[in-house]
This record gives sequence, structure tokens and C-alpha cells, in this order.
Amino acid sequence: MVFSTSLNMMIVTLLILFEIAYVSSTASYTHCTCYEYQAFCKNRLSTWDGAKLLCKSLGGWLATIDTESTFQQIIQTINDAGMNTTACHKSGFWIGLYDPTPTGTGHTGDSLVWVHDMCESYQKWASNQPDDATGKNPLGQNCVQLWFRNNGDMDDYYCFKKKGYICQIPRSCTCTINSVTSS
Ligand SMILES: *[C@@H]1O[C@H](CO)[C@@H](O)[C@H](O)[C@H]1NC(C)=O
Ligand SMILES: [Ca+2]
Ligand SMILES: [Ca+2]
Repeated sequence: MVFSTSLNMMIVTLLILFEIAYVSSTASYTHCTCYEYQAFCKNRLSTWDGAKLLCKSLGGWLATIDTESTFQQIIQTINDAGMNTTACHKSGFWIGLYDPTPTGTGHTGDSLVWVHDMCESYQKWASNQPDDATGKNPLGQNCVQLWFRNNGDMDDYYCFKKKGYICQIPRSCTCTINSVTSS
């Protein structure tokens, strides 16, 4: 039997893979890149700088968030995995958003930057955040957490505090071409 391929019927499927803790879900994206998001409970190294290094050691970076959909899936997957408990995260997970010029004199979401280039930036702040509070540090709160005491909405916090953290790791693209065969 002879099979031939119809180029006209090739279908390109873009897949992006989310895997947080032990839970996976998929979402479609307009770019052909696949990432794995991994969430970790806090440990003795996981200040914001420490978490950044831990993510680097996995070949990735502290998570960047480009859309509402990405944000919601990260929140949902952490909840589903039962990692939204005080024991795991002490109320927050570091992400890759920070103030590159920490002064403690106030900052806005627009003046914060991501650790990694991205096409779009999505931010969802808890009420009255970011506040760059200086109660425990004259240089303010210059690193951003997903704050699970507030449904995972963002909060700037003291970078030297140990938190849970979320890494984003590039994986080989799973774009596939489905060819239709006929006899
Ligand atoms: C964790 O998430 C689950 C699922 O959404 C929810 O039922 C539970 O109340 C959350 N627990 C905490 C401590 O927020
Ligand atoms: Ca600041
Ligand atoms: Ca804050």
C-alpha cells in the first residue's frame, strides 16, 4: 500500500505545556514555544536572589507571566496541588518581577521589570499594592510574590525573605505537523 502526504491538509498545532508540582494542563498560545512551570515550597535558600539561582540551576528563570490565562493556570495548579497552604509557601511564591533600582521611595508596576524578555507583561496586584513598604527594610519591598493570602494576587515584598518560588523552564517545542495520508 502506498501512502502520500497532502501538504494542503497539514495542520500545525501549537501546544504549551504547564506542569506545576505534579499537575499538568495545556493551553494554546500564539507562539511556538513550550515552557514548564515548576512550583517549589520555600527552603533555606529561597530568598528572591536564592530562588533566582535555584531556577537557573534548573536551566530556567523565575517565572514570567504574560497573560491572564498564564496567571490563572499557575494559581489554579498550585491550588489543585495543595501548595496553597501556609506550611508550603508562608503566604507567597516568588516570581521574576522586581525593582532594579531599590530605593524604598515607592514604585509602580510599570517601573518593575521581569528577569527575562517577554512579548507581553501581565500584572495583577492585590489591593493597595505595590506599596514598597519600608517597615522591615529602608530600601523597601523590591521583589514580587504571588500572595496566596490574597488569592495569589501580586504583592511586592522584602527580597531577603524566604518564600516558595515558581521557575519557568523552556522545553523543546512540541509543535507538531499532522499529515493526512491516503491510499
Ligand atoms: C487551596 O485551594 C483549594 C482549591 O481551590 C481551596 O479549596 C482551599 O480553600 C485553598 N486553601 C487555602 C488555604 O487557601
Ligand atoms: Ca522600590
Ligand atoms: Ca507590598
